[in-house]
Amino acid sequence: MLRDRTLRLHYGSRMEAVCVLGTQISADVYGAAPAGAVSFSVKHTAGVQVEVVTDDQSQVAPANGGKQWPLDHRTILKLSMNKASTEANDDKVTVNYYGENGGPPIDQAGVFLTGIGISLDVDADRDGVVEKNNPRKGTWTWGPDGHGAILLVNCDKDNPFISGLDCDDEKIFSKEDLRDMSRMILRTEGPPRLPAGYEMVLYVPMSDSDKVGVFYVENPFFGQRYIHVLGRRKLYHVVKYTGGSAELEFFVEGLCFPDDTFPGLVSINISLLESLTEEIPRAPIFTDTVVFRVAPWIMTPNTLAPVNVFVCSVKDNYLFLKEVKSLVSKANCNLKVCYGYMNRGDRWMQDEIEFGYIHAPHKCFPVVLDSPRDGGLKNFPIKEILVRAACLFCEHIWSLLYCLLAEEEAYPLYGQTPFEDYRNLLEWNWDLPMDFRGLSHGS
Ligand SMILES: [Ca+2]
Ligand SMILES: [Ca+2]
Ligand SMILES: [Ca+2]
Repeated sequence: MLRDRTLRLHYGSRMEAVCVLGTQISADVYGAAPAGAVSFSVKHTAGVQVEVVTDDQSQVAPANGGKQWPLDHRTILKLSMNKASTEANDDKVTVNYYGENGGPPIDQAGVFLTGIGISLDVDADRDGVVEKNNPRKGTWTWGPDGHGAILLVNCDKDNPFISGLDCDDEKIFSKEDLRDMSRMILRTEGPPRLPAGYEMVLYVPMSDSDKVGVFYVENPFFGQRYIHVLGRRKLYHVVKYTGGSAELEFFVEGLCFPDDTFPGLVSINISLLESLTEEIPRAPIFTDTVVFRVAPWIMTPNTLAPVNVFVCSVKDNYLFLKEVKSLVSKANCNLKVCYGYMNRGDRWMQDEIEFGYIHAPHKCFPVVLDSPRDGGLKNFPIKEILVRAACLFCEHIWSLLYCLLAEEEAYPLYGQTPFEDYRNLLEWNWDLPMDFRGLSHGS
């Protein structure tokens, strides 16, 4: 977001201000004039561009101050910078005021400027790489020509020794886990230190704080440590400004799937805060915003009618089979029962069944039903259930199977309504490998 702010110049003094690259600052040239002044000129260093604007008329002010304008209450100056400062206050703008009779200036007003570049960046064009300052990073649209960054719910478990899912805590245990997260880079450019009274703050809206987690890598070269900086109870984080041309890397994870109360969009902001005096609270003079959409859980064929439903018959599930049979006949599809000689006493058709996925440009991972047994993926009724080497089911059993599995011990896919229409999302990842469109055995 660009914010146009106004500097209150005053004759006889020179103020200091920070100008964020890509933004414009207005300066009140009329209100700053001394008594008796009727015209003014503007002199400035090469790093600043100055326009003299009166109503709709705008004229570029030459750097040498060689042109004069009449003082008019409608006239303002528009200042901008396109290069970051190497030292604080290394650019300046001086306004010279002239009296009725011309001659040398009767007084001056001026401002010292520090140019700072700030850009919060994400992979808004969805090619897997975080680009620089994509102009569309703050909005999100669907489809193959759409734009906007994507976030995965970190609902797997990269560390087998923790009890919950990766997104349940505020820690990162491995680099593997980082690969599930979306990268976000804060690029800054400027003098070695921010001028006194300024600070940069990264923050999320209160409504998004339970949907997203942000980590920062501390000490990237020696003994890396991942610090949880935003999410859940942490609404803001003061960013350490390091000077020069710097890139701070953050990792972002989704905490919950979209549902009827959460459309899936989350935003993260960086603001440069300014405090003019100690009594006045700091106020943002510049804000940059990025938007992510949390990728929904997709079970591609759940819009297709089921054809066959497979179920295992074991010694204690007679009633369950009866209920399934009744349900299947209502759905007008076939029921295929795998009897004991096929399933060898195991009610689970496989140890792990992949029956959906979540996908972002940087990562795709399957959603897996992990059955209570661990048989090494050997003793399942392979000839009845699985066909072809690729282990794809050949018929559309997904919808009904999901209903059945959900009643048993499917991992809770908390938050997301089981059946939602995500045709739009499929448009942007239609080129997924075929494996993800079928039901294959787990990874
Ligand atoms: Ca990109
Ligand atoms: Ca974690
Ligand atoms: Ca993970």
